[in-house]
Amino acid sequence: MSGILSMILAGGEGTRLSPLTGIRAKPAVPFGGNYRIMDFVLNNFVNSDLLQIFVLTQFKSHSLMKHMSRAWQVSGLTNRFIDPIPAQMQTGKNWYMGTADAIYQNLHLIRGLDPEHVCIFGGDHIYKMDIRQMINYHHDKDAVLTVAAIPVHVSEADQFGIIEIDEDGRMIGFEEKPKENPKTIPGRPDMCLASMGNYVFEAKTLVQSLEEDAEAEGSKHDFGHDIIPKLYAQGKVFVYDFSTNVIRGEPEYARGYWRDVGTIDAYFEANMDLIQIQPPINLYNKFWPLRSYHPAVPPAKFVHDETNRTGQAISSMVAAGSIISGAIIYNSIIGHNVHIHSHSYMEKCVIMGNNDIGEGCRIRRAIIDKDVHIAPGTVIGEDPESDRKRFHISEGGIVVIPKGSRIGF
Ligand code: ADQ
Ligand code: ADP
Repeated sequence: MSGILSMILAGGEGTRLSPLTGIRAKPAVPFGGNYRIMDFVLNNFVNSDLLQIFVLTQFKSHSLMKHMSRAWQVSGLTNRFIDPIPAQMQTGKNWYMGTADAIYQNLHLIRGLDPEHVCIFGGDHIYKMDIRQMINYHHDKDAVLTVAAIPVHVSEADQFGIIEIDEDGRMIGFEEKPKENPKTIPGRPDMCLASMGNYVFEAKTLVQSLEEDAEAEGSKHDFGHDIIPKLYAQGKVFVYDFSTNVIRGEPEYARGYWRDVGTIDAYFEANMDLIQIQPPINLYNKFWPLRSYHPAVPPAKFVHDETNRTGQAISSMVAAGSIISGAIIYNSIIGHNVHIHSHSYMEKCVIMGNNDIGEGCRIRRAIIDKDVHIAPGTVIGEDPESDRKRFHISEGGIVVIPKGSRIGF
């Protein structure tokens, strides 16, 4: 596919994912043992052979930049690139005011490459998508803008742009995060059609819309609030049904999997999805390799310790460099370089990497950020009252331990 430029919005603050976003942008939050959230959208572009990509950053960008420089270098001989673009105040003394302003402040990049179409995608969702299929749909419809969409439960409508379409897939209504009475899908009163925040624009229309929006009084300079509601009324905005996207080697039940991991509970559940017997998102499809950074560490090791206990991980994923020594791990995701010592028991935990879990700990339903050390004998996840005094706890009762904490020493 030629004439396509891609811009990934990776600068969101991610406040609802605090404390995991205390020191890093949401797209840089580790996920699934050896990935960052951001890797999923980047793999979507790379596996779709779309390799002219700018990644726009703003808040707390260092971790993301570091990850990109280690994992996402495109080198040599072609016109392909994946370039991180920090906010630079190119158009005045303002940081990005909204997602549309983030692109507006980088219009020089679009003009420089002069593409026919521009993909603008969010950087903080877990899913697989062959983006070529969305672009083909955009061409077939002769659209000026195509928005990818997925059904969500009506109770979640206030978190998304809610769309109405006609029988031809044309957008005939759009409301950004409606507080009440969201439009439901005809015949499905409990479901709404939500924007995934992924757009394919005709470049000419994008530039014109952003220039007009920059001058518009009272605009939030946001795609959902300002650009889409204005544009659809002209009749050439179409909606791409994500559930029609087919990826070779993916089972039928994985079709349409897309998770907005914007809250701790959603993030936790999406991690747990990876370790189902039939995972709705499968990391093992050879036709859809998921690239990331892999440190130079040895394979994970499971040790039968001197007290005759066997280190085991059941229904779990364990990244390289980790050692499970005489400990039992159930339904958990263990990142790189995690050492779990004898007589410890962990269940439904997400451990991000460079951790040391001392002997005889019992830990359930916890997210443990990088560089956390936990003293021998520590119990977490059994007594909500005592946990609440010591830790951040999500609405769903997940304990979250911030990066670098030392617990129980
Ligand atoms: P939200 O996800 O609430 O809604 P927003 O917070 O603006 O939208 O984030 C969209 C993307 O832009 C994210 O990937 C975020 O990281 C990034 N971003 C946000 N601010 C940025 C900034 N200043 N600089 C660079 N990147 C930034 C949007 C749409 C809804 C849609 C949902 C789907 O507005 O209509 O339903 O996405 O999740
Ligand atoms: P990640 O945990 O995402 O791999 P990095 O180690 O790359 O993050 O660090 C991201 C940024 O956060 C860096 O600028 C680093 O200096 C800063 N940082 C890392 N750990 C802490 C901490 N415990 N407190 C404050 N800042 C930190």
